[in-house]
Amino acid sequence: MAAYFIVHISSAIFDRSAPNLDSCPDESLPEFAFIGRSNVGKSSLLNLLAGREALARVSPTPGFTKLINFFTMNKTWRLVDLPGYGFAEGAKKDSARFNAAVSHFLKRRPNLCLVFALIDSGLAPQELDLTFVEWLARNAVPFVLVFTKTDKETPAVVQANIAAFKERIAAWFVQSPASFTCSATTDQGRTELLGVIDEAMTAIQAEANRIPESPEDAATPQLPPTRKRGPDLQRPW
Ligand SMILES: Nc1nc2c(ncn2[C@@H]2O[C@H](COP(=O)(O)OP(=O)(O)O)[C@@H](O)[C@H]2O)c(=O)[nH]1
Ligand SMILES: [Mg+2]
Repeated sequence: MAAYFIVHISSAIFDRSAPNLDSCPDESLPEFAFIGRSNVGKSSLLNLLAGREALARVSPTPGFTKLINFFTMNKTWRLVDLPGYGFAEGAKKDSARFNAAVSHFLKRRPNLCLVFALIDSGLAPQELDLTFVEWLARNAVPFVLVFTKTDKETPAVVQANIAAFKERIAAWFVQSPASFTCSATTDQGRTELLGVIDEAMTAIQAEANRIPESPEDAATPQLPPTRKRGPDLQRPW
């Protein structure tokens, strides 16, 4: 039942663009955020998952998206398009400010369920991406890896790049993060990634509907669906 509502996106609405954490929408809806270097394909993947071609702006110019963009799906959860890290162009001051906003969002947003960390599958491991993944691990941000643009190289090259990336990050994790591949050109990965969101939403609903087992539990006020801080090692993501 839940799978139907999640996979079938009946409404996808732009909520707002926020320059910092204080300007973000209320924390009532679970959020799934896209992050990665400028031009890696964040906005394209968001559009692919939402099933809308032009919901988030896709740009051939790196560094185009400088704000945190919120999109509400089926009125029950949000996709969040985060500014790309590592773009060279644009004012230095702006760049630093937005990096701080992203860092605050990733570390403090209580209703952030999961981050999709996007990596270009056509490239050998890049220091900037490795540094960022290490930062996610150190800050216990729940994330999965998504290797993008699989249509651009042969499957052998894609697999070699993914294997090399995983090898470089292996030492930082007790359990390696889950990884997925996608292509906004061929729609590859859409079902799998919506499945991840579906599973997370189902778990949140189950937690919200949990019948209190003791009077102490019953006395605990019902909190809005928020993520548990810290990695859950029973789950790969
Ligand atoms: N071939 C190919 N191009 C892609 C794919 N995803 C994005 N692009 C292109 O890469 C560029 C940057 O995409 P965009 O979604 O704006 O990246 P963002 O900066 O991370 O949001 C655009 O020219 C897209 O058309 C993909 O899966 N395959
Ligand atoms: Mg973008």
